[in-house]
Amino acid sequence: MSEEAASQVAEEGIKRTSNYLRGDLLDDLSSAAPNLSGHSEHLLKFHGIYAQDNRDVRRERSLAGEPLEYIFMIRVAIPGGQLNSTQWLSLDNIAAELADGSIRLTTRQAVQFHGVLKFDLQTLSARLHAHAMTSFAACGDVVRNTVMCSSLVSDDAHTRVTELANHLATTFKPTTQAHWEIFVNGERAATIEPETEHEFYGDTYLPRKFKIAIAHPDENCVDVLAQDLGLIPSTHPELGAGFNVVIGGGLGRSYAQPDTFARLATPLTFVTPDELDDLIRAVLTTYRELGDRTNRRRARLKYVAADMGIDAFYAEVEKRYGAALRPALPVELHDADDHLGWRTLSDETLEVGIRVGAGRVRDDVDGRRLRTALRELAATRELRFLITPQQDIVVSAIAPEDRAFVEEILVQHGVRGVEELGNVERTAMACPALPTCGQALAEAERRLPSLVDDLQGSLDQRGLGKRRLQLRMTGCPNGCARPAVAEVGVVGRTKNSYDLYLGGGLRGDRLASLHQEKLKLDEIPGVLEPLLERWRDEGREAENFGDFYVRVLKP
Ligand code: SRM
Ligand code: SF4
Repeated sequence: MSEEAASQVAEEGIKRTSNYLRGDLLDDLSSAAPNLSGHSEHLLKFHGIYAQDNRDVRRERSLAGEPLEYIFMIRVAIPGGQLNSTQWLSLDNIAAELADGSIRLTTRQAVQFHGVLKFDLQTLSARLHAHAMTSFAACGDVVRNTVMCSSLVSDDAHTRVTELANHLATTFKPTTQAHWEIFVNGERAATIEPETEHEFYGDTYLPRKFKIAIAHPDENCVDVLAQDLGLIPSTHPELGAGFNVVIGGGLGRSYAQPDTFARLATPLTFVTPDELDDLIRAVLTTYRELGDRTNRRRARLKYVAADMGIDAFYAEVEKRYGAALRPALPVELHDADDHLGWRTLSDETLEVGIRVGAGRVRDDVDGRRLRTALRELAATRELRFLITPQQDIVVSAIAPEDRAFVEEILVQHGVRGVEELGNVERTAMACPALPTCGQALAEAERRLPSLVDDLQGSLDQRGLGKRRLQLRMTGCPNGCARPAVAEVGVVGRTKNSYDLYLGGGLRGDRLASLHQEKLKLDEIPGVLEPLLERWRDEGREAENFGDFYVRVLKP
């Protein structure tokens, strides 16, 4: 067995012997060391926490013979990205007092805190708990934070699905009390009943992470085909309202392992709302039993579906569901909405979508003080804060008479309105990459603004400034900002080079193709410019760049 395979089997052993995600975490957390043991680091992920080190100082520290600067990232699972004013204020306080001063909104509508010290992990967790939030199961081999289109959450016109993300979060969260004992109360209750877990988890949980998203029927901001399981609200001609279910999507790849690949989800079935939980249980059980537990890089559901074929997979799910699955309805996807700018909801309240920029809510960007602006709004009004799957924020539940007040706060703090944004910036995304991500091969978030400016410049110079160009950038092929389905995907290859993927698009229904390998960042505009000119000269009316690339340019 290879060393990697052995360590992966070891991870299964760590889960099995952890007594439902406890292991030695409590002891390790109370030790004087600034870091944790390897076993605890693995278990920590189930609690939503990643052990990291500041990679900006890694080299100089190691040359000086000093220990690494150990820091932790905590991911707070926020189903559907929905928060109230009190919760937003508590996140803001945590950012200021226990993390690096920023609130990082993620591509899955969660919140991350970076730069947390080991000795503050329990305090931070208890603060989350006090405001009905948790990092538990935000990471690890479980059902992750459920993503849901922000319009489904905020607009009463969609009552049928408004609460679905919360419902799924509650239904599929592990039942172990480990997180509350270790991170919130700090001690285990004196009399403990033997613990059980959901049957679909058992004591080794899933082979790997499992991601669910709920799409809006009219637009695909959640990238529903990138999910392990995607739900598209649909109406069946005989059964009425329900969900078209797609399965087996996933975007991560590994350079080291050529048999890994990005895959778009395949339609599985149509279910009514009453049937949904049982169907998801059947898919989870199929995954639990058939997923690869010897190779974590090939352990996702997409490989089960791809390796056995969708028909065989269908039969396996049917067996566990206990009844015949009906065929899915035809899936038709529409361009993603960026949810930016003002809109009026069906109950006459208002909301405004604000561009954040790689999800980093902080105060020091070119004199703009977004964090303070959002804090002031949360401190003075009962609002709803909705994180979008594009790492932006929608401030919702604004009374019509408060519009001027909200606008004034935003202007005072230099927060730009949607009309001030360039079209590349509007949809651009990047993952955190350096200095926190241990897997980053190259920069992403920190280089996004300059790449956005360069590409906007290229468009402007060619009279294409009003056209939309969707840019997504990541520091490695794990694909956390979903570059694999973008019109322009820039994916870290080495410290100073990137692979350029082209031809995805706003519908999220097509994988981008590798256009050119190992480009320096400043070479990318030059490679794109002749293609943009051909788009301008030969493109059909209103044809997106991604569609044009596939129709005309793709080799
Ligand atoms: Fe991700 C791992 C950040 C969405 C695929 N991802 C990581 C880690 C935890 C690095 C690690 O394992 O040490 C990153 C933390 C870096 C840091 O310093 O914060 C990380 N992923 C992110 C976030 C924060 C990116 C962002 O800019 O917002 C997103 C958090 C989502 C959340 O709130 O739950 C994030 N990651 C995604 C997505 C997009 C999505 O789900 O819509 C993907 C591609 C879809 C998919 O799952 O295939 C994604 N992340 C990965 C992978 C590859 C997994 C695979 O099986 O192929 C890894 C590596 C791994 O799990 O070992 C990874
Ligand atoms: Fe890290 Fe790679 Fe994900 Fe970026 S894409 S956050 S570099 S794992």
